[in-house]
Amino acid sequence: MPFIEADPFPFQFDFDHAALICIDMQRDFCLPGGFAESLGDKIENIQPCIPVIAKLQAAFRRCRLPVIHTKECHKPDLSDLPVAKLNRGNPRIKIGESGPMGRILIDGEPGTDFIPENEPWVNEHVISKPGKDAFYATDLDEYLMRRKITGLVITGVTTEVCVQTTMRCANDRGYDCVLVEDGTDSYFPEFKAMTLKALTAQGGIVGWTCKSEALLSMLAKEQSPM
Ligand code: TIU
Repeated sequence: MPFIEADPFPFQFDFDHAALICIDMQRDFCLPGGFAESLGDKIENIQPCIPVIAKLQAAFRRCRLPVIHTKECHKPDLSDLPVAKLNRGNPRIKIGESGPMGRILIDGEPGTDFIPENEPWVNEHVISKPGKDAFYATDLDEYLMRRKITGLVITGVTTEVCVQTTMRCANDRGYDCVLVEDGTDSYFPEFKAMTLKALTAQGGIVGWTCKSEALLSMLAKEQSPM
């Protein structure tokens, strides 16, 4: 098993038991007129990770390794939307209300769908999640256990919200996690920087971070394991 350069120390990549997870690369978070803009967030700050995630997706697909996608969304009747979440953030347009890309964060609406650069292939697992933790009220744990996946390469937005929450919850469930530094972004660059530090402090208390290049060059050398 190859080691890749990572913080706080090299990460051993187990090809037979690894998956890429792409968290919430949705129009609502990345494009004008979506949920993020309605919260007043600077969507320009999360554009850099988009091409990096596309490269990682291509590399994992070439190696026939699983690529998993999550999208944060709610049922059209809002039955899975707690009032505490609905009222958070004081957005201009609330979850469930109509915006320029359809009802905000509602499953099946155009704004809730993936941006074209990072969209899933037809055979890939897509998880609709109502929370910030991708394990909460989803089949993610069952999916990973069924495939004997023990290591997650984590990408997506935003670093300190759904990405960090999912990484922490994955670690509690026993998964080895490496977060790709340039494959994640925040509307607040300083929050991204602090989150990367917090996750890897204390000897990698939650896991590792690495640069996409370290993964891409290692994957480029590998043949399909299947
Ligand atoms: N607001 C914010 O930074 N993030 C979210 O609401 N969801 C995700 O992080 N996906």
